[in-house]
Amino acid sequence: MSTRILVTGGTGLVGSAIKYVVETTEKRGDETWFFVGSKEGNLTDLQSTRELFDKYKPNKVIHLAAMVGGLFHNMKNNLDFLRQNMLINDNILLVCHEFNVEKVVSCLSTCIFPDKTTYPIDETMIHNGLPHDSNFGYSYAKRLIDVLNRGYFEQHNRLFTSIVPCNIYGPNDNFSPTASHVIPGMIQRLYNLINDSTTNTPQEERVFTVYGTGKPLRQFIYSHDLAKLAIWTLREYDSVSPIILSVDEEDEVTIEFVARSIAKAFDFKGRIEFDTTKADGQYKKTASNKKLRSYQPDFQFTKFEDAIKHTVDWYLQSKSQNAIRE
Ligand code: GFB
Repeated sequence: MSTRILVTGGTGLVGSAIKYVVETTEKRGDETWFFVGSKEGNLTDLQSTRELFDKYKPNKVIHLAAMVGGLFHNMKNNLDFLRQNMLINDNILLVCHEFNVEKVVSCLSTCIFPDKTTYPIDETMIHNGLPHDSNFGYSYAKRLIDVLNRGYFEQHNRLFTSIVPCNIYGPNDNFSPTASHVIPGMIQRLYNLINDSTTNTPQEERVFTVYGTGKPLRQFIYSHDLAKLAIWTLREYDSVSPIILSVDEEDEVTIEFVARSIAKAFDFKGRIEFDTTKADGQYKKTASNKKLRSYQPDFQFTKFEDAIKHTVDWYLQSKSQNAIRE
């Protein structure tokens, strides 16, 4: 009997990475995977959510669907991030309970941890203080997943758990100029600068502007690495408590380093400058992956520069085929 696995948000950055991984290195004959995107059902509507589950009748669910965005998109839309994600998350977990789904893995984020905290942050600290002002809406909606998971476990013995990724990047990300996270945002802007045919300025004299000071620190996980760890969580991790899926603390990099890595991947010969009138957001949110390492001590993360080069190459190829989500 095949296990039916439904992935919500299945056509996005992480969903498409999971699809790639389960169809290649992590393929199993006793699993049938369904990847659904927002076009298949409005998850902010309870009836539409029930219809989706009635169609796929999953035994397990990886719940990725969310209203997501980078720092600047969050700063402008905190109420929408709060309400949309609260509706989606409450509907999904209620319907998973109604349809007797045996296991659910939902997706949180390291950006929801308290802003005033000690470092490194670990899974026990999620609710220990106010989140950063810039994304309080998204943060509280995601924290409520952890609260709901506890409620479904205590009241109905449901195994609904959650993963806490650090910043994610990779192919098939959202490259929109207004809503994107930093890596796709920079890739899209640098591509446009290099290919700007409205100016005769030689390439080596063009200036790539990084938003903010470039000093904030971030841990970045390549989507294909996160996909492998999310699949492992679904198959093997049987605790309701969240688990951080992040690269090691020492792999934390500055935004400036990210910009220079992307410029190198494009072989950009121009200058990099910093627009300090733009917000930096959280200075750091260093997360500990000690709990993950206790289960997966030998997991190898893809080298940052290699993954950036792969993502830029994917972007260039997809751009030429007009297949970019912007
Ligand atoms: O990925 P990002 O937008 O969000 O990164 P966060 C923002 C950092 O990158 C800030 C700098 O320090 C920005 O100043 N930055 C530089 C840029 N150039 C750019 C650019 O072109 N685009 C963007 N977006 N940033 C998010 C949370 O925080 O983390 C979300 O707000 C989510 O809720 C995500 O959880 C994982 O890492 O600051």
